[in-house]
Amino acid sequence: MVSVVLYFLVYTVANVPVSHEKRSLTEDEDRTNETRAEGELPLCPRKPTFFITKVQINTTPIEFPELNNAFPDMQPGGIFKPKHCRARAKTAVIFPYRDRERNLLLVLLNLIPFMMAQNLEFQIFVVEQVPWFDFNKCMIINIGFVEALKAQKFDCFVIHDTDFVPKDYRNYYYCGNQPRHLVVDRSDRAKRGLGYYRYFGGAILVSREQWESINGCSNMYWGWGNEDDDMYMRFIAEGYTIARYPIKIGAYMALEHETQTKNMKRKELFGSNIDRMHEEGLNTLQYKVVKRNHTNVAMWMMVDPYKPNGTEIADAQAAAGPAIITPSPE
Ligand SMILES: *C1O[C@H](CO)[C@@H](O)[C@H](O)[C@H]1NC(C)=O
Ligand SMILES: *[C@@H]1O[C@H](CO)[C@@H](O)[C@H](O)[C@H]1NC(C)=O
Ligand SMILES: *[C@@H]1O[C@H](CO)[C@@H](O)[C@H](O)[C@H]1NC(C)=O
Repeated sequence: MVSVVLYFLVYTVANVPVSHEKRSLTEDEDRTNETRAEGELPLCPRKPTFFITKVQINTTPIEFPELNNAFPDMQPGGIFKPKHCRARAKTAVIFPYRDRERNLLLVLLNLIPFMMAQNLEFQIFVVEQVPWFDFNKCMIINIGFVEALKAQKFDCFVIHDTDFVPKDYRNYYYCGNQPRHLVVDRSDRAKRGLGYYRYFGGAILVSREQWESINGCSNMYWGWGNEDDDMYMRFIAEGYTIARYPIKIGAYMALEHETQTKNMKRKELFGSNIDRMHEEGLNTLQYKVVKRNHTNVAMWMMVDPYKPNGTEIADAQAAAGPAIITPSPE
């Protein structure tokens, strides 16, 4: 009896309407009387309903070998498929990454069981920038997007920073018809709720069509700063609204991290860039995958983003000489 009451309580809370969503990506698949072939699994539930909503976050630092053995249900390349149902979408999780191994491993340790509990079919991609030049997060995300689509036909993309861990199972990593900003609260680091209304950092959820329709994000932001805002403005310019869960559901634990080199030109870039969104982004992306491996928890790539010609960055790269990492056969 108690459990029945609890179930209804949790169920009701878990189904609070979500802002701006007219329909979800695969609603047409949502047929209770769906016909399925012999031996085929039923579709996974449309929305997860949990008895427990609070994630027990594990904050004990972990070494790679231990993490890599922690999930026997993961397949090489960081692939997971639910066992008892057919997922409604294929989701790629992209981590633009450099230099924060301790955080990355902790986020993976917590995010993998979190997404498994949500009955998602997913693959994790760690996209690491070669160690020269400032980090170009947006370009690394674009590369992750293109490379992920070479691996599988994904419908949905989670773009995740390596320093945020979700706190609530109802924070469903499933694409809707608007891009979703996932990190609504990070009160361990900033004040409760969004720091500013345009804040679009931490983690986002976009469908393939949404990302393609904004031509990905800008390749021009070398160093930290404003690239998330730029991404946000591209979506707004393209006529999207940004979906967000309520604060309690969109709450994340923020892990400690070191700050990165700031992009001194970020203010000039931002503002002029929206006009160029269809001329610069996915369609001008140039890069090389230097090496990659397929661990149990991720397909991990080291990538070299090419600099556009005619900039001082290109000159600096030329001066720096050839790559210090020897490409290995894939
Ligand atoms: C591959 O796997 C290891 C873990 O053994 C990781 O630390 C390494 O940097 C990975 N990445 C690439 C691109 O080889
Ligand atoms: C499911 O049932 C409804 C109403 O009975 C019907 O209109 C619909 O076509 C059915 N869908 C499938 C996939 O059989
Ligand atoms: C830069 O210019 C050279 C020579 O014109 C060309 O081969 C190369 O593809 C260009 N690179 C980029 C990133 O545009």
